[in-house]
Amino acid sequence: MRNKIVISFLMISSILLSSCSFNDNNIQHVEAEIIEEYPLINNSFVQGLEYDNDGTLLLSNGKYGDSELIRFKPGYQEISQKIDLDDKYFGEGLTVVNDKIYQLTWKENIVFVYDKNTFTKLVSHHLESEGWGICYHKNNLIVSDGSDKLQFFDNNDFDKVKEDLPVTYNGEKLKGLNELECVGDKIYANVLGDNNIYRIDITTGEIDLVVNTDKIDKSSYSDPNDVLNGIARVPESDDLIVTGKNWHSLYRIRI
Ligand SMILES: [Ca+2]
Repeated sequence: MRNKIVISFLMISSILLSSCSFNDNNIQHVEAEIIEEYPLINNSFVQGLEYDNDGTLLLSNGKYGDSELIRFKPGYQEISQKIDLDDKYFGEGLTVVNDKIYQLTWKENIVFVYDKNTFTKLVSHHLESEGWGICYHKNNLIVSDGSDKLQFFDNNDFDKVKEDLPVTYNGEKLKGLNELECVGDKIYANVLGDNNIYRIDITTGEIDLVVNTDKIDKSSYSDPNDVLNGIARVPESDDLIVTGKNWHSLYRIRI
């Protein structure tokens, strides 16, 4: 009996170790489990993704001439709300703060603020850098610009509130930070052209978790632009919804 218990323990240990491991610097590596797959709205060049608290998804689409902000329910192809951006703007990351939606533009140095319920444009803010990803944490809007740095702005006046935070992986700069999702005191981030999702400690800027997305079949996403981009935390859950540019599906993953 004792041998059986030992063997069972070893088997369970090896299963756990195979799906979760640590490297020398205590960075945890995990493989995402796919819990559910939903169709993505056709022709979505996803630059920003976030759940609203009513269970609908808000999505910012990029490309000059096609940029928009849309709302839809996961699992459905119907867009329930939409606003087109002028052709001169390339939509980027978005986030919700109370009754407002913030949407970045790529190289146009403008952050649009909308009424969440009507999609009416309320105001815009100037952003010195390029805009890639944005999320909200404790009165701060946190913005990525494709570098290794995160910028922190006050959500009311959009003034910078502190020094930029360098993001590091094993002590090295992690460049290409793209779509963001704030969850507690961590930020999940896409990195341009990378199939991992990185979790950033919001205080230190260090990566403490790397999520491998190999279980998502990406064989039909063959265009070099069709990369992983879009992370939204599922409300009242630790699961994430992830997708990519021009992908046909959204994937609910569990870490
Ligand atoms: Ca997001």
